[in-house]
Amino acid sequence: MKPPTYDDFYDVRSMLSEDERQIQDLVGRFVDEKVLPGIAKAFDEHRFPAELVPEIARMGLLGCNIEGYECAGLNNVAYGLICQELERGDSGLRSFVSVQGSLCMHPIHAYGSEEQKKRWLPKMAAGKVLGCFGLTEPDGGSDPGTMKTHAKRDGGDWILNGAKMWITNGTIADIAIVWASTEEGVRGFIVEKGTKGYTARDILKKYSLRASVTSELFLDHVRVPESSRLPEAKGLSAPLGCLTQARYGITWGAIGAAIACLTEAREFAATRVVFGKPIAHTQTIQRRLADMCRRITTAQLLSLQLGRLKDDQRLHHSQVSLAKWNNVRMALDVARDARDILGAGGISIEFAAIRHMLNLESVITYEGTETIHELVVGRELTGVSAF
Ligand code: TGC
Ligand code: FAD
Repeated sequence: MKPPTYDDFYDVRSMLSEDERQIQDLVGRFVDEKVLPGIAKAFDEHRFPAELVPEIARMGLLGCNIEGYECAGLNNVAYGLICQELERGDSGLRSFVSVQGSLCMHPIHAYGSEEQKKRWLPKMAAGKVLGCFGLTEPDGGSDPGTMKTHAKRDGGDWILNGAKMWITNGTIADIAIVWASTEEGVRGFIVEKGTKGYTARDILKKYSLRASVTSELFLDHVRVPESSRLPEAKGLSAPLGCLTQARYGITWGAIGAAIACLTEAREFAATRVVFGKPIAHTQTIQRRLADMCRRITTAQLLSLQLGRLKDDQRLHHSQVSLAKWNNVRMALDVARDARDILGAGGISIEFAAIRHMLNLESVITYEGTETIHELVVGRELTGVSAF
C-alpha cells in the first residue's frame, strides 16, 4: 500500500478529474516558478506584484468559472484548486483573483444587462480592465444592510454619494462595483475610474496583505447613467450572493496557505537539531505536525464536497459560511503554530509562515468575520437571528 503524502493525506487528488488535476498543476507551477521567488520582497515593500497579472489572465484564471464572454468556463472545483494554489503563494494574489472574478465579473454576469456583459467581461477576463467591489463602509462592514452610501434618481441618471472602506484593488481598478441604498432598496452600479466626483486612495501601513492593494473610495455627487446600474441586482441578496462566490474560493485558498506553512515547518523540524536531535524526533513536534495535517485534511474534504455541491447547484450559503469559518481558522492556527516551530527565525520574512499568518488575520476578517459565519450557521440551526 502506498503511504499517504503529508499535504494530501486522504488522496483528495484521486477524487479530481483529469482536467481539474491539470489546472491545479498549471497554477502550481506558476506559483513555484513565478510567485514564490519574489513574493516575500513584494510583501516587504508593501507592493502588489502587478507584473503577474498578464500571465494570470493568459492562464484563464480571471472569472474562470463563468461560461461565455471569453471566460474559461471551468467548474467550481477547478476554481477552488486555482485559489488553493495561488494562496499557497500569497493570500494577496488569491484576493486579487477573488475580487476580479467573484466580486466584479460575477455580479456583471449574474445581474448585468447583455450590453454590460459584452462590454466588460471579455476585457476583465483578459486582465485589461480591473475591478473592485465596494460594499464595506467606514462605519462598519458586518451589517451592510445599514449602508449609508445612497443613490438618487435624477432624470435618466443616478447621483451617488458616500464612502467605501477597505476595498481590495481600489486604486488600481478601472471600474468599481458600488453598492448603494436607494428608495427602491439596495442597488449595484458600475462606476468607471475618471468619473467626476469618484476618487480612490490607498490605505497605507498595513501589516497584513502587504502584497495587495487596499483602498478607500469616495463618491461625491457622482453622476452615472441608468445604463450603469446592474438591472437584475435587487436588494441586499445581490451583494451577498457575490460574497458567497468569493467566500467559496477562500475556503480553498486557506488550505493553500496552511499547506505552505506545514511544508516549511516539517522541513525545518527534520533538520533543526536541539538537545542533540532533530526536533522532529520529539513527541510534541510530531503531535503538532500531525495536528496540522489532521486539520488540513478535514478542510480539504469540506471544500471538495462544497465544490461538488456548488457544481450540482445544491449549495446553500450557510454551508459556505461553515467552511469559511472552519478553513480560515484552521489556516490561521496552522500558520501561528508553524511560526513557533521555526523558533526566532519564524519572525523573519525569510520564512513564509509569518507572512501567511499576518495575511490570514485579514482573511479571517474580510468576507464576513469568523463571528458572522458562526452566527450564520447558528441561525440556520435555530431559526433565530442573533446578529
Ligand atoms: P439577511 O436577511 O440574512 O439576507 C438578506 C437577503 O439576502 C439573502 N442572503 C444571501 N444570499 C446569498 N448569499 C448569502 N451569503 C446570503 N446571505 C443572505 C437572504 O436569503 C435574504 O434574501 P431575501 O430574498 O429573503 O431578501 O440579511 P441580514 O441583514 O440579516 O445580514 C446577514 C449577514 C450578517 C449574514 C450579512 O449581512 C453578512 O454576510 N455580513 C457580512 C458582510 C461581509 O461579509 N462583507 C464582506 C465585504 S466584501 C469583502 O470583504 C471582500 S474581501 C475580498 C478579498 O480581498 O479577497
Ligand atoms: P465590524 O463590522 O465593525 O465588526 C467589528 C467586530 O465586531 C468584529 O470582530 C465582528 O465579528 C464583531 N461583530 C459584529 N457584529 C457582531 C454581532 N452581532 N455579535 C458579535 N460580534 C459582532 N470590503 C469590501 O466591501 N470590499 C473589499 O474588497 C474588501 N477588502 C478588504 C480587504 C482587507 C485587507 C480587509 C481587512 C477588509 C476588506 N473588506 C472589504 C472589508 C471587510 O469585509 C470588513 O472588514 C468586514 O466585513 C468586517 O467589517 P468591519 O471591519 O467594519 O468590522
